[in-house]
Amino acid sequence: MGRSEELFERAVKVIPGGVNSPVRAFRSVGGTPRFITSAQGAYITDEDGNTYLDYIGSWGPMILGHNQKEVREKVAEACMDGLSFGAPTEREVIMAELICGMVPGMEMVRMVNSGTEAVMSALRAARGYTGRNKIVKFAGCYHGHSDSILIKAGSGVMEGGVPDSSGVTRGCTEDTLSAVYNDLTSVQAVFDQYPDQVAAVIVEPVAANMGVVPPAKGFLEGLRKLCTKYGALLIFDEVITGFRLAAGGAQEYFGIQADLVTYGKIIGGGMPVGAYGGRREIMSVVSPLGPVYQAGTLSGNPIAMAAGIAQLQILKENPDIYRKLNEMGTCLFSSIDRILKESGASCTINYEGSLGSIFFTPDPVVNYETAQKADTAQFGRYFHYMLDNHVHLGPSQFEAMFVSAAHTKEDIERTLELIRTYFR
Ligand code: HOZ
Repeated sequence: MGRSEELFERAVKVIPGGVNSPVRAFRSVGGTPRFITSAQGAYITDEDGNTYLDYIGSWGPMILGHNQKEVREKVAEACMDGLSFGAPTEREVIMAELICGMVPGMEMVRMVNSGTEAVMSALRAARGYTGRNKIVKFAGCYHGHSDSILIKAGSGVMEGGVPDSSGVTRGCTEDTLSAVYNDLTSVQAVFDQYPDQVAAVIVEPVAANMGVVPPAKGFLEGLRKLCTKYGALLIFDEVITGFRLAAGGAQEYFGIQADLVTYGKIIGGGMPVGAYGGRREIMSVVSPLGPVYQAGTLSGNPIAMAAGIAQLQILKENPDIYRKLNEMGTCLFSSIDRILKESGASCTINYEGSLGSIFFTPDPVVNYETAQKADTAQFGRYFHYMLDNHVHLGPSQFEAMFVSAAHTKEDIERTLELIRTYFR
């Protein structure tokens, strides 16, 4: 028995499912999760000494690659000064200035500890600001695990085929309305029914938790128009796309201005961080400035800020990173597309920038319903073939592949060679 197996056996006795986040348990692909000891650049190493080319990248934040030198050094430096103060620090100001300087329309930002917290708080701010109750979300989009948003959620919720979570009361979700991704008529229908009751429409500008599903042409523009027309706020959940598609995230990449934006791990360079922000007028409802309460002792934690600042500064000062990331992504995913077509595989691939997913269905995947047609058993076989060949993918059909700036042309070529062989 290997070390990963041994550790998993111990873990399942003391941690639900043996993991601290469900997708990691390998339930939808079978087998034993690899327990990781270290990571460097595009590679991670497990407890048994196996090294894998990694396309998870801690689910996004390792945009510069694992264990990036400057980020690590800034963290070590910050640790020497103390781990948490529960009082303001200069690093929080620098971080907020950086984010406001890089993101279009971002005038004020509040740091929190995760994407879940960011979304929960942004929804509260949207309700406080508009004086309205209803929230529109899209089936298959995942916005963290706070109660009101666990309706038709993506990611691990989708894996088990269970759209909603037990333990969430009807009262918590009665103001959450679900629409169809890439379908503006479904959003119009909600506004027709509740023209002056919708506080916000929240969307992943590129959906990446039902596999990657890019927005159809005109979809985000249409959402912007509908929100403006009906006085609802448009919230971009940029937990995955923020600082990845472009320095200014999906807003810059697609040229669409949201009212509020939420971030998670991506701004922490690997540390537990989240944030939400937007126009000053809206953010002024947040306590202690306004009546919308939201707080946290570890919010703006100095170590997390040190990591986040280091990573964001590198991204800001090196715009070329985005050209490289998007080129690498396009090279990998368009080549996979060609391989799939040439081999006649019953698969389709979706991608945007450095994010992509192979779906085991021949039909186009444009929303939750079409994503669910994918054959998860076939994905599981493909996943294990890649893992056996030392390529570490997200262990679910409904997650994204993340390319980092540390992936090289040789890494991409090796990945393509494996995929070519698999589909031959
Ligand atoms: N829900 C995350 C992916 N969309 C997975 C988080 C994790 O396991 O770290």
